[in-house]
Amino acid sequence: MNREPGDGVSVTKPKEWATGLPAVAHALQYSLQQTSVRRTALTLLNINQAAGIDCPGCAWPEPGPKDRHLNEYCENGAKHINDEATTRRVTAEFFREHPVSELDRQSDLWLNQQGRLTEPMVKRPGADHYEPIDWDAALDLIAGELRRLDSPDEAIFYTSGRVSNEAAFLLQLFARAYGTNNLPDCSNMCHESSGAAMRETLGIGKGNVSLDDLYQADLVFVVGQNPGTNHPRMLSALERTKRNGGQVIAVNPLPEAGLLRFKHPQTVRGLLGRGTPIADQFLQIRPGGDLALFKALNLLLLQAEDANPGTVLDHEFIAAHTSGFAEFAEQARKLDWDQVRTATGLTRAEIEQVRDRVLASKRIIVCWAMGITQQKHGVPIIREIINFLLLRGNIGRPGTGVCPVRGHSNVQGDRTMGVWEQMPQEFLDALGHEFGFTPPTHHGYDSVNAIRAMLEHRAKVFVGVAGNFVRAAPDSELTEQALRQCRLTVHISTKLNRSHTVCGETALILPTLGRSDRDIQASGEQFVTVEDSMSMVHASRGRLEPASPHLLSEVAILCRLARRTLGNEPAIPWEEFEADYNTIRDRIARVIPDFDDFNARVTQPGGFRLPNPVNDRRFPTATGKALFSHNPFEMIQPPEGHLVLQTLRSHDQWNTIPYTTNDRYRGIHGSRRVVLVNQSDLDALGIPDRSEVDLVTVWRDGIERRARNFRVIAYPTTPGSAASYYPETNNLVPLDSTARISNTPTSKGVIIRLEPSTTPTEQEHVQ
Ligand SMILES: Nc1nc2c(c(=O)[nH]1)N[C@H]1C(S)=C(S)[C@@H](COP(=O)(O)OP(=O)(O)OC[C@H]3O[C@@H](n4cnc5c(=O)[nH]c(N)nc54)[C@H](O)[C@@H]3O)O[C@H]1N2
Ligand SMILES: Nc1nc2c(c(=O)[nH]1)N[C@H]1C(S)=C(S)[C@@H](COP(=O)(O)OP(=O)(O)OC[C@H]3O[C@@H](n4cnc5c(=O)[nH]c(N)nc54)[C@H](O)[C@@H]3O)O[C@H]1N2
Ligand code: SF4
Ligand SMILES: [Mo]
Repeated sequence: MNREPGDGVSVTKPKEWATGLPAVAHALQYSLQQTSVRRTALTLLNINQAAGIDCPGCAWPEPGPKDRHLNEYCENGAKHINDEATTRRVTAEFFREHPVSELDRQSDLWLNQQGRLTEPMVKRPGADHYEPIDWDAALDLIAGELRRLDSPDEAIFYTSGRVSNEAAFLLQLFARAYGTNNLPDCSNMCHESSGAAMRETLGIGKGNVSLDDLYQADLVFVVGQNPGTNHPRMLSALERTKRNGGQVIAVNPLPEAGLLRFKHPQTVRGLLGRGTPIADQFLQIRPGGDLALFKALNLLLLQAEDANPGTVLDHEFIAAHTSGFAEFAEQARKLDWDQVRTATGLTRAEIEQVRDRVLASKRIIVCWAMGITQQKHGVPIIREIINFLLLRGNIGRPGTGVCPVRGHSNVQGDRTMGVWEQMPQEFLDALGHEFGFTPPTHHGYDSVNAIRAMLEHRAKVFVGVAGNFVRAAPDSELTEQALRQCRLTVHISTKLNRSHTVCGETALILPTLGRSDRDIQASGEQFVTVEDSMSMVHASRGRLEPASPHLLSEVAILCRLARRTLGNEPAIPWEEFEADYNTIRDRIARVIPDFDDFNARVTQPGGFRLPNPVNDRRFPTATGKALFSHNPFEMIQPPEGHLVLQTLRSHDQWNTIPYTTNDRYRGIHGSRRVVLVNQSDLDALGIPDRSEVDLVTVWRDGIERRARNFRVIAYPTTPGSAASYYPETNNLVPLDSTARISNTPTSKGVIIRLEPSTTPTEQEHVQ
């Protein structure tokens, strides 16, 4: 269904630099539209300060307490926190005025703009309105449905990475004590490929790089990532790398603003000057060409070693710490340069220039994000990146390593806390031992399999803790059908979103405190903890008066629901957990390795860093060594006349939630229903710039997936590729089109054709 305002797009020249004065002004403007001067000051002055609120934006780490600026946040961080701190409210009155069927026709942007949810609401079977329900009745209703299921595996507990460590730990404890590992999360659609590739080859699914490592690196690759928009403060770190003499190579089909030039908003030089050029070399790659690129680089390194034996590879490291080198090297030599050219669109000279930079660098880091993980061969690409780092011992030394840049502020922490459908047996044993029960051992559903289970009536109750599953998931029409078929859908949320309007027979909205809200329980004021992308665990303390007196914290909701569902079996002190979050952290310390003395250590300024064995060149793989892998050549090959579509983020959205219809850095204003295509492809396809098209997916099941009425914009993306925004194009991503091994939807590799716009049907043309 087309729920978006259609047109009115205007296009200006894409920006060549990111951040600086306009960014600060935009953040303030958005904040003041959402909230008051006082609340803006309270939130902005407290973001990312040592005793303040952890920015609810991305997972980029804060510098150490001594290196912190007073305004240690970015434009987007300010927007995210004020989107939560908004003074607008969604009340019972609002739901009386707006039936669900009407809300369902509104855009994602409109739903979010209505403000903070204020009291629990229920939609009964057959009703078209949400009506108020008190907390006890709401939680009894859920507990009753959960107890009625034939098997605990008929329930699904989804989470998104906004959730604190404490709530995540309790959620997985509750699900497992209830009897299921059905704990899909946003990570399944995000960095799952990174975890899968790193666990296999390095023995641990997390990055090992710290900010200090980045500052010390001679060469940093930024692959498949748009930091100017999605991790803005990464640019301050890269600026520092460059000031220390390091270089940056960006690999991307799009010339993203922040990759080219950066103006630091917290320095006078940044505000007034031309800023720092970021990328020393920009590789404008074809989608999915990254495997061929790193295979080619690895071959060039082997050949450089042949020419000057003993000078290129780190033989000592390879011999002592790795396995599989000989087989890898034999396979690597079989590469065909014509295929590399086709897959990457890069010349051999460009790749040789990269090799020369690599040979001149002692310390190398590779950073990556969704441009890699959401490809069909995302796992092999990351394994090949790891081969690249292993060859010259660029791992386990200062200034080197793997840096998967995470998305949500606590997505890494949620995994550490056990939110994963396939936690290892060791973890399950420790959990069961601590709480006196036997957790289920068979794996649960990930996000894609959860959709299948609901479609096939194998799952009947869906509980979402944060997030917006309906819009985050692929194949929107199937996903919507899956949720509508549920007997009960429950969402613990801060703001209104599509998952509340596309709901089960009975549906509940449970409003909760956000990161910025003060959280007071029986023992007094509470704080929560999070883990960032570089494994720093620290506290976050909300400062604002909650949006309504009816809100409960996520922890309180989960504790009360668990008590009602499980009774006193097994004997878990849910009341104590709710009253005092220190008692949750004490248990985390007993179940999860490296959290000893959690309560004491986490309150130190800046928190503490979880150890990563890779930093000591210990690799907890099956062989105890880092693994060289063989990754057969593969590439995305669209048929003649087709394009590879990537579905990405604009500068002005948080995942499924657009804040405005603008994408300032890319010069697009007034509409999100746009598709960016290279002028040469438009010429070849005979499609005029700015014409209206439908995007049609080509997929083996023959089902027509069509996104209607998109405005074509000629844009300097790599020939053969196209880009459009998520979530408007999620209906184009087939449910079965997932990355091998990680099962992540291939949101960056959808094969489409463009067709002149068809007239929308009555039902589709709303607004
Ligand atoms: N403001 C803001 N910040 C965010 C978010 C947000 O929505 N808004 N979301 C957060 C979350 S959850 C996440 S996971 C991160 C996401 O951070 P990113 O991964 O930066 O997010 P995307 O917008 O999906 O951008 C993917 C980038 O990969 C490039 N790309 C696409 N295909 C390929 C390819 O085949 N090869 C290469 N080399 N590059 C490719 C795209 O051109 C684009 O620059 O951001 C986090 N931060
Ligand atoms: N096509 C396509 N699909 C994608 C992607 C893509 O690039 N392309 N990216 C994928 C990625 S990387 C991710 S991470 C997922 C994101 O998927 P999700 O994490 O599920 O989605 P969000 O948009 O972040 O969820 C926003 C909602 O979270 C709720 N919320 C916000 N803060 C809080 C809080 O503190 N507590 C609670 N309880 N609720 C809160 C609000 O109600 C808000 O409406 O989407 C994935 N889907
Ligand atoms: S870089 Fe990420 S965590 Fe830091 S202030 Fe910006 S949005 Fe927040
Ligand atoms: Mo993400």
